[in-house]
Amino acid sequence: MSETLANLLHETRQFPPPGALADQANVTANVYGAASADRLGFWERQANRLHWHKRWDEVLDWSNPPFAKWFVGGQLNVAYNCLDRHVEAGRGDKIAYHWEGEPGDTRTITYADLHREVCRAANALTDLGITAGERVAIYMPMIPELPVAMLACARIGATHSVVFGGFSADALKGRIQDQDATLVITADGGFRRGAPSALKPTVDEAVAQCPTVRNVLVVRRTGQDVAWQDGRDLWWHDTVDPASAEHTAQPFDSEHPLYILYTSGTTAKPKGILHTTGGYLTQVAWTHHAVFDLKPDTDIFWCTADIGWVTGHSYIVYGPLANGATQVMYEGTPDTPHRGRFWELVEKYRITILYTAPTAIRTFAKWGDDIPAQFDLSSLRLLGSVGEPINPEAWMWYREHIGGDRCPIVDTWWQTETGAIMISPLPGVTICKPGSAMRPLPGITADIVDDTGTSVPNGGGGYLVIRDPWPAMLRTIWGDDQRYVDTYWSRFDGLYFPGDGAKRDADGDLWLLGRVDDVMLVSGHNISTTEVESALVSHPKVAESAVVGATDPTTGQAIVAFVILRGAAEGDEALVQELRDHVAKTLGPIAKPRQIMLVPELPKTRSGKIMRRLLRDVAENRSMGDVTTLQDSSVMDLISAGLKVGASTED
Ligand code: 6R9
Repeated sequence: MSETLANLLHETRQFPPPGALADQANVTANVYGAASADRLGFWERQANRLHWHKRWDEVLDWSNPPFAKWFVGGQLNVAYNCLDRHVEAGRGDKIAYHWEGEPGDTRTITYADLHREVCRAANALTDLGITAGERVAIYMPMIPELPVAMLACARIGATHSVVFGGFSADALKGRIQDQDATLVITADGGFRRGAPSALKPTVDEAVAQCPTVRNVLVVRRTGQDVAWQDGRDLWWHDTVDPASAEHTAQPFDSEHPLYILYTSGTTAKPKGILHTTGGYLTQVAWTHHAVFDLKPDTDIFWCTADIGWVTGHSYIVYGPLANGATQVMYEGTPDTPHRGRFWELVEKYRITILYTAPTAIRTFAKWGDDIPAQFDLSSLRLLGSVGEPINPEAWMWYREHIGGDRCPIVDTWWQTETGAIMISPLPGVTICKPGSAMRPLPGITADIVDDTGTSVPNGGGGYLVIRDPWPAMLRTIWGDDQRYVDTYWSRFDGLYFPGDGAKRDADGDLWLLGRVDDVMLVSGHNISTTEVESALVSHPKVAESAVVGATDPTTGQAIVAFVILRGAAEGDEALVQELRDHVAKTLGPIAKPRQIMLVPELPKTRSGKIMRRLLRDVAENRSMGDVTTLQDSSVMDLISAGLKVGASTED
């Protein structure tokens, strides 16, 4: 990645923060200087935003890198910080979650309600013999009992591991076995795309091969029939509801394991990313406060992620609750019962801050501008993006059609491994550029280096690295310290390597370019898939695109693009030519795709990231590899069936 095209990303549009927001922003510009002058002092101040039963003796122990310890000797309870302290301060009646089920049923849950439920669940888990340090697997739909289960574990020091409810029995089994979980918390099912979708049968199949599991605790959500194993299976309403709502939170060590979350990884064995207590809560709470400018008394925050992903852990559960926020939590998908569902929710709850993913934004753009235009979105004041690079034109669409041209957009770069946001604008400070995550947050030392680990100057591209440990960093891969060292700390001596490529523009602002594994080598030039995709999306007829490098006898690799058109746009050979020329004009002739295929859908992981590996198979006419992590495996049939236009376009 040391070489990139000189003329890429010449973005000139700039958006300063709205004056009123800047005037009252939670965080001002001087925080950057203060944090770089004294990084540990900065994080110590952010840790002070939490309640500690016992103060730490040392901020950071980095004597045995890359194994970090933060707030050494400190003790705290995560659930106490998320619940009790708000209730004790008289804010028990404040709404924690406006929960909306997919069929339209709703629940309003205050901090006092949530506190009671978590205390009951904590007592119930203790009665089931769950002790601090034991692992609890959670496989649930997006219902309030999911955060309750997580917080109950945190409250008693059990380590939870949420497995996304769309994963197969095999995937669930592998994750339960990897961590020797003793309890699984699940539901009969959840609602997805207008119909109940069962979860319990998947758990039954998985647990049959997991001898460590003593009990399965089941929430009744859909009311569908479930198989039952007496002695092992327990209904939530028989077990948690009758339990006492009195529970005193015990303090745990700052480095006590809080949760394990498996990163999907496309082929290799999933990695159990371990997060601990004090540093994690410090950084998720502070970033939620700073990046979203959260005002707990007036904001209504909605993060649309599933809690099965890290975004939901950090910005639906731990960060917002630690800050006493009022949130919206939604069970279903954006197109059920209609394609305006998200905007209906924004209007209904007067949502002020919306945090979603580029994949969703591009889908909304594809569905058409007229859909959000039918709803009152005037309550929104801040928008966020996470999960993939956001193409400048998708950013502009988000700003205009959702943000009414007035809301700042925070493009937040981070990973399951980083635990919390690392690179992002600060909404009251940063002059944003569409498509750029801009700068590392205060207290974070990100850099871009070349092959040899040397920092590149402005205008250069290379590998993103993090130089110094940060509070919410993963502590290891569960059960595999060596894999932790090899995966993240071995590419460059002493630096954390997240696996992403990036570019630093002439002003020193950062542009994330996706996984380095996706970078293409065309006639000796490194070209990032992200840049070509953004060039395609900048054409008015294109909603979404995915670009891969396919083996080519002359150029080494050749660029093959898959394109979804917007709304009613029609595609033919002439349009394919036009798009190829458009890329050549935008990025230079070297980036001109060899082929463009117009397709109805793109293959995505269950968290919405494009799976380029499968598209590479299509582009190289191979039979398809493993499709089990695909969100919807019929997509590949659609793509194969749709490969008529542009499949053999050559210059
Ligand atoms: C939070 C989350 C992490 C990977 C990461 C990167 C990509 C996430 C991004 C982004 C560009 C952003 N990514 N946010 N790329 N700009 N704002 O998504 O965690 O599921 O572990 O994925 O996602 O490639 O390395 P996770």
